[in-house]
Amino acid sequence: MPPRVESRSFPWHSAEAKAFFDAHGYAVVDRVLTDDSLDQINRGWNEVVHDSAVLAGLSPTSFVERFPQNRDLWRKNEQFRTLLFDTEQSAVVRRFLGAKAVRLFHDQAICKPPGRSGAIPWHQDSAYWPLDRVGLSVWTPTADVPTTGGCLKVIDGSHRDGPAPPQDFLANRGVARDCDARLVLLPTRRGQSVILDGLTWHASDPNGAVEDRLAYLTLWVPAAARFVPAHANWHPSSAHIHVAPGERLEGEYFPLFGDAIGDEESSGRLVSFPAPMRANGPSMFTASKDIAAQIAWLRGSTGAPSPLSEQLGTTEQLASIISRLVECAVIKPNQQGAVLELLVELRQQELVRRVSVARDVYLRAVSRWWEVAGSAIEVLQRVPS
Ligand SMILES: O=C(O)CCC(=O)C(=O)O
Repeated sequence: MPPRVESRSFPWHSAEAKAFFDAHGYAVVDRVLTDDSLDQINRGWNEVVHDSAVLAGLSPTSFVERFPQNRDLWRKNEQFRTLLFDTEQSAVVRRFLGAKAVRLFHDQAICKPPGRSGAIPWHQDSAYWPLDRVGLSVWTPTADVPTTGGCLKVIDGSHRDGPAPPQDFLANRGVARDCDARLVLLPTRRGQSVILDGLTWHASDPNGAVEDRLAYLTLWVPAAARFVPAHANWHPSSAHIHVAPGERLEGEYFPLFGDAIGDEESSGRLVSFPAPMRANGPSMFTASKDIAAQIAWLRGSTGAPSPLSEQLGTTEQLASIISRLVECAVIKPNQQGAVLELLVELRQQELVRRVSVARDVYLRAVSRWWEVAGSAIEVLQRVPS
């Protein structure tokens, strides 16, 4: 049976929108952002991509293919900053979270170029946040997104299913939910946004349409949310959290919107997630550190491995890694050219991570490293010396 397609949308401030959201865990709403704001997202995205592409030494087109996600946009680009502070987004969020005050956790945009984009596996957003309350995401595409264009897919009502471990997209591509009888596709028109409860299972397919699919996301929590590093100590935003575990989230990266808070008015739903399930091979939670450890092992260095960016810094370093890979029979001599390209890509990835703080999941070089060398190195590391 083909999946159900949801075509209902509501004015964001209507009682129907809130009732639908509470019942289903998602709602498609109209006009959170105006046409001008949507154009502003496109302009801001092009500026951010341009700056990041220069840094990585790539053209904007190849940059987006390799690094389709970019985060903390409001911190680095004026278009996104004004979008956050001068539009009704936070009012929308307060309404759907039922909180008088809310905090932005972070923002991000994801571009899916037609024919050259991947799937985003099934997951619950709040499972990745080092916080103690269920949050909410606002997903706004800048153009129409048909069902074939990488639209959001949700499991209707799954915000009531409870918290599951955060899915490791690299290790096992997440749980399969495409056969769930509650699956709903959410094609959207320009001017609509999808509001997602932090516990709602959702995913998206590759873009099979003809235009780029650019979606801007803002991710929010009730203002009473507290920092729980144990939930997600790998999360890139942790680097910007300077409160102690158990304290209320605050800081310049997490602006507060709304009335002065009292816990009773802005408490939200408490939540605790099981730890991620570990599997062999690359993990999206630790990929860069794991590769850094493997390369340090190859080079015979002892002690804590230096960050990947420091181990891939010079041409000499890359050449010596390649000779070690050949010496250890991890790769054949005729693979040296391809492995050099891969190491250069990993180096670019590390550079980009510093500015876009993208999740490893979108970075295909990590999976390629595992295919070409990582799995073989894991086997070698188990051989007693
Ligand atoms: O934009 C998409 O395709 C999905 C994004 C998403 O689910 C996420 O980043 O949590």
